[in-house]
Amino acid sequence: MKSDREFRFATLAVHAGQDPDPTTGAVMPPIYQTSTYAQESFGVHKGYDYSRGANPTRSFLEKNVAALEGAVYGAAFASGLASIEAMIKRYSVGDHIISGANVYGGTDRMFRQVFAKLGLEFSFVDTRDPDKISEAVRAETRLILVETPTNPLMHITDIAVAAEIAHDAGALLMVDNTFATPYFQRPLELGADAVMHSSTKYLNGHSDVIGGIVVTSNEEVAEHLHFMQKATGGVPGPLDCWLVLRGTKTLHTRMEAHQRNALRIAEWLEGDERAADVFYPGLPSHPQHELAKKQMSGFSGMVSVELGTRGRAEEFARETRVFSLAESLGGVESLISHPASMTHAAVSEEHRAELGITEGLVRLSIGIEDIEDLIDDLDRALPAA
Ligand code: P1T
Repeated sequence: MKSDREFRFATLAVHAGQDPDPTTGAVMPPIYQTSTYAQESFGVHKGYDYSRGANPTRSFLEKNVAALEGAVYGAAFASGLASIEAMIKRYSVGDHIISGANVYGGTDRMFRQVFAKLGLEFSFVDTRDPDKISEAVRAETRLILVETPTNPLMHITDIAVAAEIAHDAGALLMVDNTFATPYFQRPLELGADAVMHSSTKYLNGHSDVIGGIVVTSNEEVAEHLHFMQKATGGVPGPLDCWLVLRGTKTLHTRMEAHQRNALRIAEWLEGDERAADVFYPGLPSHPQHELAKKQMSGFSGMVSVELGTRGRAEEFARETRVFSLAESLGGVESLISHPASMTHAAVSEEHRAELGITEGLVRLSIGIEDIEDLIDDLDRALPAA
């Protein structure tokens, strides 16, 4: 493809980063399943010397996701957490990082149980309120990291305002865009400095890979991330990169289907007395619906629902036949999970209670199956009020 910047989202999704193979004409990008590359003489090679540093299939994926997010650079890692880890390793003892209070449980665990022990300082802040972000800023603040919408409570942070606060403080803003995907939200256009994904989720879309990626247009951040790939090695294999790349080709069509089904289910749940509370940014009743409409072009496929007690949540999850009880999200198949005992089990009970991640909360990853089958499944499984 000529210059990636000339094309719109769906065209980029299918083509960006993957011209037909120059040696064979193969239209699909080859899986360069190789650890190493022949060199003509000492240090003279075709840009690839060892696959920890770089691999062509990984490069295709990095360029593709960078194009979708409107970024210049991408760096893929072995998981979503490995991609956050790579970014955090820019910082050292005494540096201060502001994290959203509600983030994926594994992100919270890495910050509190790994990096805080190594001397980084963290504040966990309800970033829905920009004043709370400003109040947390210190002279040592280097990074603000937010998920928006959050996992699993669907809190929204105003990305443009958070970017301004970060930049006034001389810090960077990184957005975890896993839930929204670049199809519905492009944080770099709103002022963020870096965007990360658990590519395990919607980017791959088929629940057959663990992966992560960070994209940025900041050259110094990109250099750091590529150095981390080489120096600390948390990189994905070529086959996994290829599978994610195969997924991103259909991101736009899948996201439309996820969203269409999710909106129907959120509306249906909201009208059913068996559901005490429904969390979906696309519902007008969501307290931040206007902000979501302002900075997102759609609301994605994740819906959480409060059922009041652990017993009711357990019964619901046991009785579904289409929805599988499982961790993860963003695949074509529908999943149901219980954040308190699964994705956010590593978050302290006290912090979960503060956030509202209750024993009665269940999270639905709405797949792209037939909507009537999904609603029938939930209707059959929802325990009586
Ligand atoms: O699982 P991994 O690829 O390492 O990604 C971590 C991660 C980061 N950010 C967000 C918003 C996430 O949701 C995740 C992973 N989440 C799940 C496994 C889950 O079921 O919520």
